[in-house]
Amino acid sequence: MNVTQVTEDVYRRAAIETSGRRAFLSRTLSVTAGLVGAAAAGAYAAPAFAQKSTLHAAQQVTFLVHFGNFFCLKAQESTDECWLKFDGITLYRGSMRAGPAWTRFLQNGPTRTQALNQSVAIVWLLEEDSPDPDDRFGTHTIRQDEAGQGWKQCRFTLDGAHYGLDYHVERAVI
Ligand SMILES: [Ca+2]
Ligand SMILES: [Ca+2]
Repeated sequence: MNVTQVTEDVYRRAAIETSGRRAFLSRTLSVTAGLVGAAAAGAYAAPAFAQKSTLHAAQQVTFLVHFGNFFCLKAQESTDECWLKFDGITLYRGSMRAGPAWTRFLQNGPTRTQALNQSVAIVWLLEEDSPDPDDRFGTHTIRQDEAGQGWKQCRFTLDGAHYGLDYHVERAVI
């Protein structure tokens, strides 16, 4: 191999390397452009590792309130027309009198469990009167941070009445 051949060989190798880099750069730009295009079109498919973390992130923590017994120790009238609400949702609306025979087992009904989507929500008890304004037997604040504390009991004791309601808050991962 003479000097000319060596020089030509060096140039040829350099040309091959340059060509390879261009091809690599071209492929990279093409892939990048494809991803950008796909992302812009809303069709970007996340890599496997990202999908895994997305699945993990998709697990949501939710809070549920389970309502148990609603009971009356002292009615205001001979028969109260009760309206028990939680976060604007009716848990029970109907007659109540004092004594265990009148205990309502809300856990057996369709409204036994309600979502607690904010840090706190109010449960309140009205007693309907007509034409007079309804009586308000009281309110109770149920909090997300009560989760895991087991069954609790709130009481409604205004306007001469005495009612109780069992509930517990659950923190659930879905
Ligand atoms: Ca009344
Ligand atoms: Ca009434």
